[in-house]
Amino acid sequence: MRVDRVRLHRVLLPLVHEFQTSSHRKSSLEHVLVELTDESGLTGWGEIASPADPYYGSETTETALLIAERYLAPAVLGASWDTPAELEATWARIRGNEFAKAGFSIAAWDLFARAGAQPLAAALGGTRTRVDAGVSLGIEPTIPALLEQVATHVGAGYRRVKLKIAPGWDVEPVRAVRAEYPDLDVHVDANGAYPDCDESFAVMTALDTQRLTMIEQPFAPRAFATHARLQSSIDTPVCLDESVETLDDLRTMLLTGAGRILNVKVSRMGGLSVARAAHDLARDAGVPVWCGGMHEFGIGRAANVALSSLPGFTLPSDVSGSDKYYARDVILPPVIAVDGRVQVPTTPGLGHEIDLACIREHTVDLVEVDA
Ligand code: OSB
Ligand code: MG
Repeated sequence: MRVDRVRLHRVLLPLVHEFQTSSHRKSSLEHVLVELTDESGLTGWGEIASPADPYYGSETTETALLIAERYLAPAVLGASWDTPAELEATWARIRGNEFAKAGFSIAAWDLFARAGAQPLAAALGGTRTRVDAGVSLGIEPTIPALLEQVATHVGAGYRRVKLKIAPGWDVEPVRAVRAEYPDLDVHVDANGAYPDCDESFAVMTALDTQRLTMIEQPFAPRAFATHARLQSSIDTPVCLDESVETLDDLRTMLLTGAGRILNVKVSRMGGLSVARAAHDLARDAGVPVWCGGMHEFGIGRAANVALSSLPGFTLPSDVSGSDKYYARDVILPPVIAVDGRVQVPTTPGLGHEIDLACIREHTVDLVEVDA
């Protein structure tokens, strides 16, 4: 195969409910949809789901677009390839910029699977026909507002609820949720907001009594030693997200004991091949994994569903239905969670139609790069 045309669609979708994490508040999101067209006119679609600002990782929408246009598109244009790994090798010398690479990787995998008339999940080696969906709830203005969000999503059937925490919004809201839902699968995610100090360890020790499935990324991304010190002092598994951008980061996590669970994100790790390799490595080490999200539009969301069909994804993934975030998604049908489960598509590629009219309507910028 050969990629003859790259189109980068910068698309803005409004969120149905404002989302706040320890670092930012959002009411709409802009992602870059990557459209790769081969010599026969077949297309593959991917999504660069970078946040607008460098508060989750170092990339932004603008830097991802720049890297995509100036480095990734020229790398893939005209290259001859038979497998996604071969196309990914054309950009291997670009350091970092994992979100931008992930958009191209998803498009390569979609194109590859479509060309072989194979569902993406099957192309990846997935074995599940449906995946358990968890939901990620942002920081709310009050505890009653949070309890209302939990009630809505538990009522909708979600199998796990993740609560965003930050200094000042941690033990109290978690206790309130636990008091109302003694048996709910609950975990917390701090997005690295806690400094390495005694007060933070005291908060984590208090959370350790709340029967949480995991505490996700309490400390800064590079703080492997601090996470290891925490993990050796509490029973609740520590889960790493931002810390693990590469397979070597995962090896560091395993060697240092910095965590017992891994959040695999396609975007954070630079694509589907590396995400699958992280799954394999974690599985061999006996570390359970789940698939995290970046509020993806339907294209990235469908890629997450396909990845979650791999056998090592034994914990519920952040693959909530499109309707949790978007009134109208860029794929048809949208991703749907029924009774807390998402069906893995059985049609070729991502397994959804691309809603070109929706994309056109919400595009704020379109860049085309030809061979
Ligand atoms: O840490 O998982 C995270 C969204 C933006 C930045 C970081 C994170 C998140 C989420 C999104 O929790 C969950 C989802 O996409 O459903
Ligand atoms: Mg996280």
